[in-house]
Amino acid sequence: MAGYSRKNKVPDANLLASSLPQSAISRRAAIAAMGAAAFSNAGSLSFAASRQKKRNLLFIAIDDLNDWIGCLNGHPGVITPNLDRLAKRGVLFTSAHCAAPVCNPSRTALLYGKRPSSSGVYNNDQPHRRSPLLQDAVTLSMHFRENGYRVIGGGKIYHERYPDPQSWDEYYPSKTQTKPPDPQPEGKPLNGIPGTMAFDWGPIPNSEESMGDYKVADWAAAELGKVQAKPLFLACGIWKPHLPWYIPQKYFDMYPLDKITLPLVKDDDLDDVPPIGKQMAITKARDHERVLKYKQWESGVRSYLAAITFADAQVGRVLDALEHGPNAATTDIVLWSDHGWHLGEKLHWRKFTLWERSTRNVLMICAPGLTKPGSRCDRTVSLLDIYPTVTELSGLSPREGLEGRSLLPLLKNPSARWDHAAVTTYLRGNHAVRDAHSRYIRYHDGTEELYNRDRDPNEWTNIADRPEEQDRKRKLAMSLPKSDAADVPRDRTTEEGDSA
Ligand SMILES: [Ca+2]
Repeated sequence: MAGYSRKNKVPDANLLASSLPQSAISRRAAIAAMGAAAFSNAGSLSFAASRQKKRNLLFIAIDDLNDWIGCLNGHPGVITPNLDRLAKRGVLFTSAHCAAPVCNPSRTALLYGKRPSSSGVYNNDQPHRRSPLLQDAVTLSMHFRENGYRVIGGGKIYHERYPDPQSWDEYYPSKTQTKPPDPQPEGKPLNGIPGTMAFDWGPIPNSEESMGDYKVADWAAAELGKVQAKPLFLACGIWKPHLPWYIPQKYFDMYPLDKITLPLVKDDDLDDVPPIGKQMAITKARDHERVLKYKQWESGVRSYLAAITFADAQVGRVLDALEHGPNAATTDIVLWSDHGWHLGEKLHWRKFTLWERSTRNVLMICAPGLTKPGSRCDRTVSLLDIYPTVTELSGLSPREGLEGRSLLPLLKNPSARWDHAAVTTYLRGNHAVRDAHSRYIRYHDGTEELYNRDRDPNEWTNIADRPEEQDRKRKLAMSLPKSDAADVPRDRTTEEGDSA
């Protein structure tokens, strides 16, 4: 085993709070108390009645955020007070998995409610409207519009190359440019890795206000502060912690380099992984090898943490605006990230694999009057489930042909029976099936991996060949897609190690 540091990382959780003026703290505390009082009446007649009317939906996406947030306990010392407080207000799903460990197919699956193996959208270079299944399909926001909503968005909701203007009434900054630019530092690469492109990180002297995500959060905050004539579907897409991690200095100051904990990595971890899995882990970019060569592991982890806390702060600004505005009592919130992220685990960086580190993501849903504050749901769910869930949650007409399942039973009772597995697909014909206890991977050539997650949470020991595990494997294999749709035509060649 290498690279595991037992240094205690001491989080300075007071850093964020202490930067706020005292009046802001007490105001927030007062609002939190009011909110808690209101939520404690969940199920009362007044709340039940308030859910009869059409409610607004605040739909927040975060790019490339794995489970390194405080309430998911994915990494020691990470500072995410705003995500943690949102989780405390509703249901936190602790085993939510993406339909694909890549931006475009993950978001496409979520926003159309269709699996990659049905749509043929498997990678970042496949325009979703070129899929025969999706070309005329009604996306999630279009479905809300058909049900009388004003549907607006800002920042990254669809993959940036394919923003789908028809899905929105209005978009910030525009229907074709979904991101205000970020400041670019002098002297790139900051991490000193030659030819590293966007795989770069370091503090920048620019203000928080100069960041694209700050502007997107400002836009969302302004909309949430207005009285709305129609029910509102507002999508707010935060780009960080997507690469590059050029983040204002103050977020780096929260994570002293000598207190960084590295992820657990086993040097010979790939020895029992089939060739296709190895290829996914060790790409031509050879990230992990280069990170080690240039002594950037701690620095990379620190930069990802800084980017997460920056993203968390922007989410906090949106939540504050909602809480202080006229829509607080009538708005449900769904927050998700599009997939996980490796920082050295399985000798890999980025996403693009079928292991837990790539497939587990953030999902929380807050629906006052329905969800009980402080709930955690450990059932295995998929981001595919979001479309049918919010459709039912918001009382819309049902949409036929969705391939996920409504999570309403789990929102009402997080311990409700749930025997479903989550399937993640990476490139055509490669799938992972995750249930409560196991992960089963089958690649397109029939090679396999199986992990007992109860005994082996790091997925280090592939037990697919063990005779006593064949029943478990067969049961998991029943959740595999029955067919793999042909690839949607590409609009370019994806570069190896594409960071998108
Ligand atoms: Ca292994």
